[in-house]
Amino acid sequence: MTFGETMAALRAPGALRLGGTLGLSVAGAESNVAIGLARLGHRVRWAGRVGADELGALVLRTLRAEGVDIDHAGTDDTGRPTGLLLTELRLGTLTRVSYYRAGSAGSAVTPADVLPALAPETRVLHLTGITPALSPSAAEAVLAAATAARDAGVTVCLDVNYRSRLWTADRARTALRPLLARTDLLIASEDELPLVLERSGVDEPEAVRSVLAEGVGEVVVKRGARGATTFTAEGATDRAAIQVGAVDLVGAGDAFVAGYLSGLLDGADIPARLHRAVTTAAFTVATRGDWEGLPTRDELGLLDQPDGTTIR
Ligand code: KDG
Repeated sequence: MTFGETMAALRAPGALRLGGTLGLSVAGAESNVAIGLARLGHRVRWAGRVGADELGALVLRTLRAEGVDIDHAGTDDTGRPTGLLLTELRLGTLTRVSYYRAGSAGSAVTPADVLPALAPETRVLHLTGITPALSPSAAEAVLAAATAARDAGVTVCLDVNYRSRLWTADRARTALRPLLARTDLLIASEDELPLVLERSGVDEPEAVRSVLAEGVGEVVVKRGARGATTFTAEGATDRAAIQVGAVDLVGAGDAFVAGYLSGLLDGADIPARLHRAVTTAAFTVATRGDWEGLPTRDELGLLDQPDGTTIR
């Protein structure tokens, strides 16, 4: 189960200020993960709020079409709109994002919206550090859900997912620190890891030691094109990334998380979780869009085919 804000996404193939044609889709880190898991055949629920508007209908329709359970997704009845984000592929794979989400329906999510979505059969709760940046009630929802899940024996996964356009590193640290005691699996890129520590200026080995000492069982550090490492009390497991022609990097982190959690839900060991994670990330890197290129389970082997293969 996961929750967060899913927005309408307008994507420009070049500089936004030049105008031209935009493509309309949806975007949200948590729903990207949910779609990734659904495509791999897992049962997954997304909770959150959308506006009572056409873009909210687009979000819900997309998630439903992707096989994500939206029984606990709500429509805002106080006039707040569905949030919007615009992306411009500005320079090669360098993407610039503009948010129009202040005061959005998704940012008004409360504990009462999400707690009922934690079902007795829920095995994993996936949270990101984006949601607590959205509003005080969204931050409360994250803390309440993490607490309830921990108490119920549900595995809590937290992807730091720092968004500097939403808050400062200091505000992020203040909100994320209390989550650590409720987190079983922490996922962070190399530069995000210090954000969950009491103080900055700590090197990676010390940061990982301190997070494990705070009770997090598994720490996954993402290293982009260099792969990822999982740390547990037993030691470290490295995994190289799968090299593909990079087309669009947005969503690669969420795809990685979907692959990792898919491995975890399948009962796979850490090397196999990492293998699935770098595979799903490679699919997203090699295709346009945050989630559109995510693989179904029977497509996972496609990356083993030589470039230029035609399947017929
Ligand atoms: O991880 C990809 C996300 O950045 C995107 O889908 C939108 O959730 C999003 C955000 O807040 O940036």
